[in-house]
Amino acid sequence: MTAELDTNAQKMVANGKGILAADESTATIKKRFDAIGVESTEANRRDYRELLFRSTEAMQNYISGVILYDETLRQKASDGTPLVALIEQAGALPGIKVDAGAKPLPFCPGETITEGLDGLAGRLKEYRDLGARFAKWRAVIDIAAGIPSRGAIEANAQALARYAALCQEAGIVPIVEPEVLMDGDHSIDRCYAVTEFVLKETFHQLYHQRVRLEGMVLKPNMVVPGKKATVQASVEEVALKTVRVLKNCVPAAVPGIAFLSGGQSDEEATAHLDAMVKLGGLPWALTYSYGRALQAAPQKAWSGKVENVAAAQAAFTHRAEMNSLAAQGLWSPEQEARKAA
Ligand code: 5MM
Repeated sequence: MTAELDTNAQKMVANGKGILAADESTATIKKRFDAIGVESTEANRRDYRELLFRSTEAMQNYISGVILYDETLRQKASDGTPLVALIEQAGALPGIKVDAGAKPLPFCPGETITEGLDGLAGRLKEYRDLGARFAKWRAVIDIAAGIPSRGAIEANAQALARYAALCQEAGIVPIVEPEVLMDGDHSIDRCYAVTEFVLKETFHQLYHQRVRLEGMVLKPNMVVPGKKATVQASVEEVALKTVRVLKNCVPAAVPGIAFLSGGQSDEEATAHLDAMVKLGGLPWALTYSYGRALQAAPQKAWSGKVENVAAAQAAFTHRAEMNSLAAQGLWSPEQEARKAA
């Protein structure tokens, strides 16, 4: 079991490959579909995700695993093939979001605790039987006046660690995702300080819950200023500060770090990853586990129309290829323009 966990964790961060986060809950996918004028029915959600998983070039070459939502893990493609089988046929690992979302934390205004531990051992067993080989749990830490509090960070880190231990016990690789949000007007240095505290606490709790670091993947935010900050940061500054905080907090036993995009533009998320990998000398693999930064372009191209499926698949393949290049430190803005053309 331990060997399988380690092998699957390494596969998830294999050179030039990254993870597609397609685990939008029903409420979140509705928001995404609203933006492109598509009704969020079960059939439309299936058609859209089937389109992604049938993007053979992208799936075989650039995607190591796909994070699914419970509904998708159980769905069948239009020809009756389970969606999970499409992912496996492409050589990628199916994964599952197992948290039950971030809920208000009592007596901590503006802060949340991610729920979903009750009954998780049983759900993980079923998910493994359905084909899931890794899972994801996202803790959300917001930065604003007076927050985050130490209590909220500790509670979320402990839940992440308990989830990770339950996953490993069930033979499932945990993606540990403590996300410091980029909403707000805070500086890049405030993001650095909060991210550092959150990561230190997360690894402290992972240690206490006896989580095997070789059999997990970390999914952190990058160190960036708040979206509304008056002073924004260069690509180089983001890369240097993100790598610095990670080197200070993430043990070398962790096989890989797969970033979330967090609301960055598609190209920013790619450029930041590329700049970090180009720095070199890193003890872990760096790659992507993007939701929006991989899906915004295909969603727009698709817009719910069957005649747009090929264009949507081309848009997804292009973004996946650009991020694959970035994960190898081989991306450039010129290449982005040339390939897009
Ligand atoms: C795909 O989006 C996930 C959100 O799910 P909820 O519906 O539960 O909010 C999210 O956790 C995602 O996996 C990560 O935030 C990475 O996605 P981005 O868009 O930040 O790259």
